Parts: sequence; C-alpha cells; structure tokens
Amino acid sequence: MGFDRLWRGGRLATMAPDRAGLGLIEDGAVATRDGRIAWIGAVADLPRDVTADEVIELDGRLVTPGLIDCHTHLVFAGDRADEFEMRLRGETYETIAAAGGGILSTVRNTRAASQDQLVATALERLDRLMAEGVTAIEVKSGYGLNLDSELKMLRAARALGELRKVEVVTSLLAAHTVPPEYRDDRAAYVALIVDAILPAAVREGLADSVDAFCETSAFSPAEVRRVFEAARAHGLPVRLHADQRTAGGGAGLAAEFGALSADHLERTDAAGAAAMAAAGCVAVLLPGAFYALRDETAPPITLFREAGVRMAVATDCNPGSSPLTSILTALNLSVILFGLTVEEALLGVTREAARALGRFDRLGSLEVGKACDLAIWDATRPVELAYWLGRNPLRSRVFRGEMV
Ligand code: DI6
Ligand code: FE
Repeated sequence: MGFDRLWRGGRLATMAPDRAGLGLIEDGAVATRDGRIAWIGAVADLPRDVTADEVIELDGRLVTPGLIDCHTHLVFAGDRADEFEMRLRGETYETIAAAGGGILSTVRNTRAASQDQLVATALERLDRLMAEGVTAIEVKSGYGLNLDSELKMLRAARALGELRKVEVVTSLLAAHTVPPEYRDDRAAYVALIVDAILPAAVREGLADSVDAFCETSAFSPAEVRRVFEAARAHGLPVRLHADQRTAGGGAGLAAEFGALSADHLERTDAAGAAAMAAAGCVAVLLPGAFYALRDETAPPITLFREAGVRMAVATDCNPGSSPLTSILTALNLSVILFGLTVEEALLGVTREAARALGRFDRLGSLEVGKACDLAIWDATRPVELAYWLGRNPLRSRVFRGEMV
C-alpha cells in the first residue's frame, strides 16, 4: 500500500462523529494520497506492506484537523483604534455607529482602497491565523455596501485563497448596514442587494453563501427575509448575525430559512434555540466580540446544550467589535467567558465549524476521503490549545497533504 506521506506515533484527535468526544486515537497514524486522507488508525493496525514517499515521526504529539475560522470579516481597510478609545471613555458601539462611525467608518476606508490594498492588509491577518493552524476560513463582504465595492471585497477574499495554502469560503454580507446614500430609502438599498449585488456576485461565482446583520441598528427581520428569499432563488445557503445586541427573533428567522448557522446569539431565547436545533442550524459563538464590547450577557450555552444545538467558535475578526486575529485566543475566551468545555471548544473550531460552512463532507475531521488538512502541535493534551494566552504551540500545518 503506497502513500505520498505518512505521519505516525501521534495522538490523533479525529473529531469523527462516530467516535466519542474528540475521537482520540492513541499512538495513531495518518496517511495521505493526492491531498486526501487515505488511511487513519492505530500504528499497530497499519498494513504490513505500507510504503510512503515520506514518513514523519510524531513522537507522541497531538494532531487535530486543520482549524477552521468559520466567521470573519478579514477583508477591510483602515482600523477603528480611535473608536476603541472612545469606547474606553464610555461611549457605546451603538452611539458611535449612530454618529456615522462604526461599520460606516470602515465602509469609507474600504470603498477608497484598491483590491490589492485590501488583499495586502488581509494577508497580514490571515498569516497570523494560519500560523495557529488554520487551514480554512470564511471571509465576508459587508464594508463595500455598493455593487463595485462589495464585489471588490469578495474578489479580494478569493485572491487570498490563491495566494496562500488555505481554503477560503466567502459570504456576501451586503446586508451589513444601510449605506448613507440610502439612509432615507432603506427599501431601495434592499432592492439593490436583491436585484443587482447578489445576482452579480452569483454570476462571477464570488459568493458561497449569503449573510445578513439582523439588528435594530442594521436590518429588520422583514428586510432580512427579502435578502434570504433572493439567496434561496439563487440556490445559495444563508447564515445570519442574530440576537447579538438586541433580541430580534434572529435565531428563529435563521432556522426558518434552513440557515447553515446563526451567529453571536447573546440574546437568543429557548424558542430560538429549539428552532435552531430542529433546523440543524449551527450556533457560531464569537467570544471576541462579547469580550471587546464588554457585553455582560453570554449566549445561552445551557439552552443550546439542552436543545442539542451544535456549537462552533470563531474569531469574528473585524476592525470594530472583534479585532482578534487569533483562533487560539477565541478558544480560550470561549471556555473562560462562555463556559464551553474544552471538548466543545475544540469541536467548535473543527467539526462544527465545518458544518457551519456546509463543508463537513470534506473538512473538519480526520476520516478517510477527507482533505488531509492537519495541525500538528507541540502538545500532547487537547486542553493545551485552550490553556495558553498568547503562546502558540503549533509545530506544523499540513494543507492537502503537503507540509506548509
Ligand atoms: N456583528 C459584528 O460583531 C460585526 N458585524 C456584525 O454584524 C461588527 C462589524 C464592525 O463593527 O465593523
Ligand atoms: Fe460578524
């Protein structure tokens, strides 16, 4: 039996759903052929006639699937450090946004930036995430808010996937906030999304899914509904920023449309959690935003557990509410601030994150046939990934079977 590469003698956290917990295989081996996992199991069970072009000894190290950051706003121009200082002095995210700052301040910078500039600044952030073992990342638009700039953002996101060994999944988030030129005619902006921006993104193959910000400061459930119906007509899956700052029935709305995920969810109630469970909608938890906004209402983890809602964890990397470029820090924050177990948190950046992207058929666990994307750690116990703050125990990253 011939493989391209064989890693042996490690603790494999497979995240396979047919195994308990993290699906650990002690003294395990994993082999790749043509970028996929061709064999995985205990070293003792390796076929006698096994050969590989390269054999790597793991010396007891922990191996996980490559990490997946399933919710980011990685592409943007400028920063909002000045607004951070205003918040430290007592202003709120909402008062800053109402005064024309917030998302709209990043929109001004992003509209003025070239695609190349957007790529260059996003690469710096992407490289930090990849250095922590990230092999797949979702990237949203939402700071363009017109046809040209939304497409420019999505093209920049696609370019990231060509420049680096990482899988990029895009979401069209034109429904992030109403741009100033449509302030007095919101319906016209929703129509622009539905009639022009979404169809153009689909034509160019730029959008893998459609997202919206359902919030009193952004879009109402009725407006989100129009965007989601258009997405459905184009055959695109949806996901939703829901119940973050105010309880608006966002979780139920996401479930009603069979959304891949509903995200944030600080103010989701039991009915919302039940609807999500019934729809198989993943709860994407974003502790970076909760932390940076000094929110005091954590998402209802107990309700999600009781209802059987799957939970993912992501950075929400963005210049306003979550200037976080570390998936390992997101792990730490999720266990400290939200009370996730280490197991839940690790499943949340692998298996459940893959589900939130609709890509669990190919990513998110170590199983034969899946992409051979691995994170190999200078650690033996899974808890070590959530334990350190600011220490990165990654030893190597494998993308499609290649050491990178
Ligand atoms: N929720 C968030 O936390 C980000 N977007 C969203 O819909 C914030 C984006 C920003 O403030 O720039
Ligand atoms: Fe977000």
